Amino acid sequence: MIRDPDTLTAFLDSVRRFVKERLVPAENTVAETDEIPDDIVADMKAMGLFGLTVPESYGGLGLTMEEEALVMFEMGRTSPAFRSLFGTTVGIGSQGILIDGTPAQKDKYLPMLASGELIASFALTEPEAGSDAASLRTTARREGDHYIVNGTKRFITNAPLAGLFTLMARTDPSNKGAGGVSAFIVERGTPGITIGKPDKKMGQRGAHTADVIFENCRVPAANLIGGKEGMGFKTAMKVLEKGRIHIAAICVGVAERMLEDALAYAMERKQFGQPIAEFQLVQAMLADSKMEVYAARCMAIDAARRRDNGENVSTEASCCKLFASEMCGRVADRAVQIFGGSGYVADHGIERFYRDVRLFRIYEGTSQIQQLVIARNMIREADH
Ligand code: COS
Repeated sequence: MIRDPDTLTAFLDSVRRFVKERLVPAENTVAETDEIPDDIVADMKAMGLFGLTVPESYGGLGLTMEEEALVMFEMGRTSPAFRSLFGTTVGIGSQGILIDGTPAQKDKYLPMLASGELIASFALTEPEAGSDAASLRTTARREGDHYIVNGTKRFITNAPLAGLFTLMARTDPSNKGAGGVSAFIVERGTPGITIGKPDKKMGQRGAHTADVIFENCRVPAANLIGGKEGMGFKTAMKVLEKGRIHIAAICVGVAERMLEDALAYAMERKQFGQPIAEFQLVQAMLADSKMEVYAARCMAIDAARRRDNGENVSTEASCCKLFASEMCGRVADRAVQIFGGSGYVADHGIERFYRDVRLFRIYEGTSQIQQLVIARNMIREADH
């Protein structure tokens, strides 16, 4: 469902140039300082990257899922931390409002999200509720025209920067499952919110996660997403479904970058008197990687197109997240192998990618959760 091929091509060209000329040269600095430089953040805002998926009527670019996937293929060709900065706003941070929010909620928040003025985080995971998201314990108790929120959220991407949280909390304590959960928009300035110390992570330096602690935090009832209690888990699942296609597309981009670097190295590095790319065992690693990247690219585009067509893509979104993230891990591993000793030291950046991409198999639903979603859907459909 690409609406205007010329505009899209021009936009993709500008993203490609931005990645090559501004982001790739800054990769080492971001890894060393654990910060994305302010001028790069400003450029991202100016390019409209924070508003990729917000409709044009709210100041965004209003991209379709297919168009978004094409942008993510380009954005993936550098350190994933850059994507993380605007990706949580574009994806899981804002989609709850976009998919299930009331018109007043959309009017109030989407323009600020689209411009990058507000960074959005998705607050679902808790110390005791990860894969079993429906068991979350954070509570939101109604008191007059407010909800009083108490609880701790964990590993919340961009929490230190967030101006807004899409928060999942239990409004019905008698319902311990999915039906007792509601989604809220919580502004950063609301009293009763504490952000923990940024987590020390394996990779993705420059992208920060932290605990978010709510203590008697008073959230206006007007910020209950969709204005109806008990719908929050479904909102979270819809948001994650879309997010999984987005992550699959990023995995494709990063894998393409790693493969390109590994190929360049294999063609230049000589052993036994010739470039190692001439050796069939190295060629096998290159070819297997190419094949898998191509398959993941086709899957992400197909799932995106189906979603744009209004199909239920629960299965396809999980299939492409599962395949693309696992594929990305395999490509990272082969790339390190092709680089050999140089792949294990930090100079070439490939060991950094190897650590960075490990997260793709974990967040927005682990590989095992994707397997579970796929198999459950298969069984459900066969039952009908
Ligand atoms: N779209 C809309 N609704 C959905 C949905 C989707 N993609 N997936 C599930 N739902 C609905 C179900 O239809 C069900 O509604 P009803 O009660 O009306 O039938 C409700 O949500 C509960 O679904 P289900 O019974 O499948 O919930 P479970 O507790 O069994 O959990 C899994 C399902 C495990 C798939 C879910 O908890 C999950 O995705 N976990 C991983 C969470 C995750 O990705 N965390 C990452 C953190 S964010 S970086």
